[in-house]
Amino acid sequence: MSRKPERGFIELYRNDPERAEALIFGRRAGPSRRGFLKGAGLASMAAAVGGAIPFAANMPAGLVPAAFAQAASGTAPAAPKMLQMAGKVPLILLQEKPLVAETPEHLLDDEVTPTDKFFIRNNGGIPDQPADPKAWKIKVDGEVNSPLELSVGELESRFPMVTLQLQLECGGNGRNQFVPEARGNQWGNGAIGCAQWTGVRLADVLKAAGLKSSAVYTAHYAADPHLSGEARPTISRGVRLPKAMDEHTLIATRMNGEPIPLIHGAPVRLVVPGWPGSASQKWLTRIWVRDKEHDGPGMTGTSYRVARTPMIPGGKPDDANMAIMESMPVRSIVTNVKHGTELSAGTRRLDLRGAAWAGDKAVREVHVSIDYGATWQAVSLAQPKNKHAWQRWTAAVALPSAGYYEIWSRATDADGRAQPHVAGNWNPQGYGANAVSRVAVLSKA
Ligand SMILES: Nc1nc2c(c(=O)[nH]1)N[C@H]1C(S)=C(S)[C@@H](COP(=O)(O)O)O[C@H]1N2
Ligand SMILES: [Mo]
Repeated sequence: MSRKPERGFIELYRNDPERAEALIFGRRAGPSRRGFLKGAGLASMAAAVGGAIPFAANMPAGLVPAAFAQAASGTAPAAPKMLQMAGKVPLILLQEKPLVAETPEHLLDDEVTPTDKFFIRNNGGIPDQPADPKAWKIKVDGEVNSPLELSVGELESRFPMVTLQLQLECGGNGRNQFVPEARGNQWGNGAIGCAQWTGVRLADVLKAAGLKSSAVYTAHYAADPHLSGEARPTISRGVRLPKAMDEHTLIATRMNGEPIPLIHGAPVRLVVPGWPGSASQKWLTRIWVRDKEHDGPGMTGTSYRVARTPMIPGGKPDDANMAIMESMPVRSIVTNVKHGTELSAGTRRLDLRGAAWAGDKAVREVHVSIDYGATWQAVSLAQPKNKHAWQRWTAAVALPSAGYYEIWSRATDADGRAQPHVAGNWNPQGYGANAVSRVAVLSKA
């Protein structure tokens, strides 16, 4: 929607927010700053976003308009590179090796995420397609009375199969909100999918192996080769026993009614809903039950860890202050309006659809705002299909006149915790950024 790339604003904000603010808002930043745009600053902002800004008076000082802050293919700054892959719609390509690709938020409009729209997150290589999927074996050992070795065929015939709609979200979802930039793939909010998964309960398998009283943690292993070529695990995470024993934690063999495709972990993977996706080991080969917190690759240092008490953004972490990330934070997205949409002239009503989720918790309410958070309107929020499924919502907003708007959505979890306006609790690898989501639209004059 902006006429020319305005990437400079974002870089400037990242590198020198005070100066960016002074330039854009036409005054010096500081305690005496005015909280809104006017005069030449407003005119240049309006020119940059391509239209009048009806609620400019509410625009917080220093706010980078969403039109600049996020990439939207075609019109906005730096169109992202898209992944072209058989069996997938074009996804935003974040990394080629390992392959990492995000679902554009406006493609997450289905209640059940279709497999061709599901995001991809690999840390290593991709194993070969198993010749005989039913013969693939997984081991269960460690703090158990009778270690098991089960083929996928045995797994499916020996234990009850359940089908659930479960959200799978990368621990780094939303990472691109952090300032300064955190290390890792710069995800928007699209490292999430809520597919229908079929499999056996991990709890049933662990019970069959007979847990010893010393069992406190799981450790997950898989067949994906390490990118170094060395024979060591790409990633090996685990969860505390109560999460492993949760009836929604599955050893899954089917995704959306079909055998799991190779890219998503064929023939068998874990689905540990609501916790960082890295716990949901693909191409699963072994579950080692441990008598202490697991310390495999991805469990230590700053990996999948957040700060217990806030640390200095960009600063050096204190190991003792880093805690393993467990349930993911509350988040919402708009799924039917693409960021950067130009609405046809005269559009005064916008129907919205979206999704909201909150790790192990339910979402209590979602609100939307079109005036930079000055006023909020409650949406109509559906119950989840089952626990650990996301919740769909709908709303209609009235646009008072032509111009540039940002649709903000903000979810609140069952404990009353809402998405913040700006990502907080900075941590080196960028987990848990869940600021209010923003979609820019331009209603043409
Ligand atoms: N074996 C294996 N399992 C893995 C990974 C991996 O690199 N190797 N990545 C994890 C991460 S970080 C995420 S977010 C999810 C992503 O699952 P998806 O690619 O099916 O969307 O898989 C997890 N399971
Ligand atoms: Mo992830």
